[in-house]
Amino acid sequence: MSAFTEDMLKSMANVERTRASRMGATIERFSAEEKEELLKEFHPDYSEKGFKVLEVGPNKGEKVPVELAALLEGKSIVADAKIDLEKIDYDVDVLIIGAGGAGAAAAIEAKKAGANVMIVTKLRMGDANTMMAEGGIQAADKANDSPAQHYLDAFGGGHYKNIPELLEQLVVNGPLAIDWLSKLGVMFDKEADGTMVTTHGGGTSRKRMHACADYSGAEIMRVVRDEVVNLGVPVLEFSPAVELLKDETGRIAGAILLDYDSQEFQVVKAKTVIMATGGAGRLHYQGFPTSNHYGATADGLIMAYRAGAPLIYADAIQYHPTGVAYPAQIYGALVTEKVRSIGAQLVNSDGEIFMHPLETRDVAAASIIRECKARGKGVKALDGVALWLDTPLIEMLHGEGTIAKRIPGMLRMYLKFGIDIRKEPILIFPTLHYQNGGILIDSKAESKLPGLFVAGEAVGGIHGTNRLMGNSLLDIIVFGRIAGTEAAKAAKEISVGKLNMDHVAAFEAELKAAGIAEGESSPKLLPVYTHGREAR
Ligand code: MEZ
Repeated sequence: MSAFTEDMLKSMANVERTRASRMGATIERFSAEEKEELLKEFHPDYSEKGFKVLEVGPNKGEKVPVELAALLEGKSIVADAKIDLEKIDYDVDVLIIGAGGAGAAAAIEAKKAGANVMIVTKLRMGDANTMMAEGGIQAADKANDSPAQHYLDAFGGGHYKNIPELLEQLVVNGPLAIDWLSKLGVMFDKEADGTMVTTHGGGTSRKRMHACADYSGAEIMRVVRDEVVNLGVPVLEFSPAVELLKDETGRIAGAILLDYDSQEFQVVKAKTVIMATGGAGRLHYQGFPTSNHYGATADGLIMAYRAGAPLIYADAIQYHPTGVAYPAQIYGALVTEKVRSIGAQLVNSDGEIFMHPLETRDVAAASIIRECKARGKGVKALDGVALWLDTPLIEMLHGEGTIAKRIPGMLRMYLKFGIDIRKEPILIFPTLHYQNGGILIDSKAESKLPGLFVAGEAVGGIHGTNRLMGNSLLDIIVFGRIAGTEAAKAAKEISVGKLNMDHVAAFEAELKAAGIAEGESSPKLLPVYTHGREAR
């Protein structure tokens, strides 16, 4: 019995009927004007309803997703708590908040630079979006490529809004990052002669995507986590940071943690702090499902904003074009862009191609939404509509066994639910994947707040307003390493004064003065899926 409904099977017959004629077809890319129009009409970032203008804080007057605004202008978890800041629970040189790829890379470099480092995380080491990254990591290390070419691709994809110094750091350090990861033990896909296998991603002019099958992030996390353990860096798990601390000079000087076990607050004094808390997919902007890890609730943005750090492009959200739309058990999960980069085509309910499979992500997502919502060419799937991703084409193009070899994770994920992607196309729709914006940093990864460094998805500006595939696994390594090195260096020059949380009270007073009613408790820490029902 098929896992698909009868209506789906009827539409699937159209996909099968047109498959041979689509093979090898030349597909035009959208013009610049067409892209602009598509984005304005169909990309969720242009929905007025989805955003709110901030009334307080460093980005007052700018719009951000309503769900994020509620937290940025929410009530601090520690607002009513009595915390003795003289009672120091941990005293370190460098405090790293977050235990994904960026936090781990930062810890490795800070430790090697001689700092006394500690990682704290709200879940466990490696519970992060890094672990969920599939398709690969970009780096211009092939003879026909260069960091300059990589820069141009990312700059165009980012709508020319990337901060030039940050993008330069990213692309120049790309080949070094691959080398660093390889030497630590990451098993990148290689040809028989040892050269790296590289593929295209959306918006790339060269094949520079290095991958470990379709579990690239998990493989990278495996290796950097091992190195953190080997170096003896302490990791405090189930202990989320909930607020930053300053000293009387105004420098960032530590953080308050919430110990999940005891529900007590703990005080960490630190000469420098690295924020590596990741993304925000679990805030489910505009009701979208997400490909993100359970802990992606924008905590770093909230803590940094309340302490006075400006954000940049916080209104630029990435919806990955191909999230699972069916079956329900994996709704919203990522179908890696690699599936398209090795030959699968996006096809509508009539079996027609409607776009080049490797447009940049914002354009691809908008085009899929248009096909479904405005042109009526979607397929009914669960409570929504979806389009086909024609995966059997991959083996017709590259031969039997390609799917098992290049995207084994995808194959296994769907087989569990009775769908063989070698033989049947799959149903997809955009899923909330990435925050393009975040905390503003300089090329040394330091925010506008002295003593606060940032790395990974919590950073804004590297990718402009639309990141290209594979530049996120790269940025966590490049900026994680820079943050670790620079935070350790800065820590050598600093002695921390008396700790305070005055900024929390000051922010509260600003909210009151702006007439903002006592809001949601923030940071959120974990998403709630009980829909009003308490867990028993
Ligand atoms: O960089 C990403 O977001 C990525 C590699 C995702 C994917 O499609 O695999």
